[in-house]
This record gives sequence, structure tokens and C-alpha cells, in this order.
Amino acid sequence: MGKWVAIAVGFCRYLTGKIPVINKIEHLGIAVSSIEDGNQLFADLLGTQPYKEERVESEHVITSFFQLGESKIELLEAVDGQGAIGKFMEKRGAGIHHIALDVTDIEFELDRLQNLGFVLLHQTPKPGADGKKIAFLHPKSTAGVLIELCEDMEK
Ligand code: CMX
Repeated sequence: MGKWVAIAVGFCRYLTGKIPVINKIEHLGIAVSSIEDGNQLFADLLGTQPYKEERVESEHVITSFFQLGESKIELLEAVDGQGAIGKFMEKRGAGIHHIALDVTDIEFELDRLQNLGFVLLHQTPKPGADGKKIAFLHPKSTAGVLIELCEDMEK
């Protein structure tokens, strides 16, 4: 089954001229109990200040971002218990929450990964923090690691 799906996907790619492009780890998402304390901790650790702080209402979080070479670290504080971060903090406490991969064409990657058997948490991308279109894969289909795909909306 997997082999035939891969062949079919390869054939579609040949027809459409599209190839999967996953560019880099865009950021690591780290859940913290307080964005203020997290900012202080990571500013000390990295020797640099966060370049932005942003509230994302749809995700029930306040986020901050540190640039780290080509990648970033995103800190996430839950503003209430309703979102994914609130639930994660309640269950596991602070720690690495997700790995975000920068992709060139998020719709294409979602299609490709679903065809390969990965479980999508979002069929279509939605607006996320830091000017990105985002969508997640279920950690049960990615070795227990929550994966976010993101595409720069400002490119
Ligand atoms: N990494 C790895 N596993 C995770 C996880 C994470 N971040 N969050 C939850 N899980 C695991 C749980 O441990 C649990 O495993 P078990 O069944 O073995 O106990 C399973 O997934 C189900 O977890 P849950 O606590 O019952 O939580 P839900 O099913 O309600 O939701 C998830 C889990 C991943 C589907 C949900 O968090 C989600 O949809 N996430 C995507 C959106 C998101 O994370 N937004 C926050 C970031 C926003 C941003 O970056 O701006």
C-alpha cells in the first residue's frame, strides 16, 4: 500500500512539476508557565532579547520569538485552559511542545503527507503567529512529536 501511494504521489509530482520542499527547522515551540520569566531565562541563555511578542487569540496563547541563526525559539504561555498549550501545561508542564518545519507550499505538503499516511490535525492551513500559515500533524503519526508545518505569508 505505502509503495503504491509513494509511486502515485511521485507520478502526480511529475505531472504537476511539484516537488516536496521542506527548507529547515523554522522554530522549536517551548511551553512556559510565564512568558515574562521565559523571556528572561532565554535572554540569559541565548544572550539576545526576543524580537517580538504576539498574542494569538485563536490558539489561546501569548508567544515570543528569539532568532537563533536560521531558526527560532518560540515560547508559548497559555492565556487560559482552553487551548492546546493550556492542556499541555496541565498534563506535562513546561517543555518542548512542537517542532515547526518551514515549507515552500503548505497545501502541497499537507496533501503529500496525508497521502503517505500521516494524520493531519488541520486539512487546510490557518493563520498563525509571526506571519505564517500553519497546520499540524498528529503526534501519534510522527513518533510522539507534534509537528507544525509553516509557510511564510510575507514571502
Ligand atoms: N507533543 C507530543 N504529544 C502530545 C502533545 C505534544 N505537544 N500534546 C498532546 N500530546 C499527546 C498526549 O500526551 C496524548 O497522548 P496519550 O494518549 O498517549 O496520553 C495525546 O497526544 C492526546 O493528548 P491530549 O492531552 O488528550 O490532547 P488533545 O488530544 O486534546 O490534543 C493535540 C493534542 C496535539 C491533538 C492538540 O494539542 C492539537 O491539536 N495541537 C495543534 C495546535 C497546537 O498545538 N497549538 C498550539 C501552538 C500554537 C502556535 O504555535 O502558535
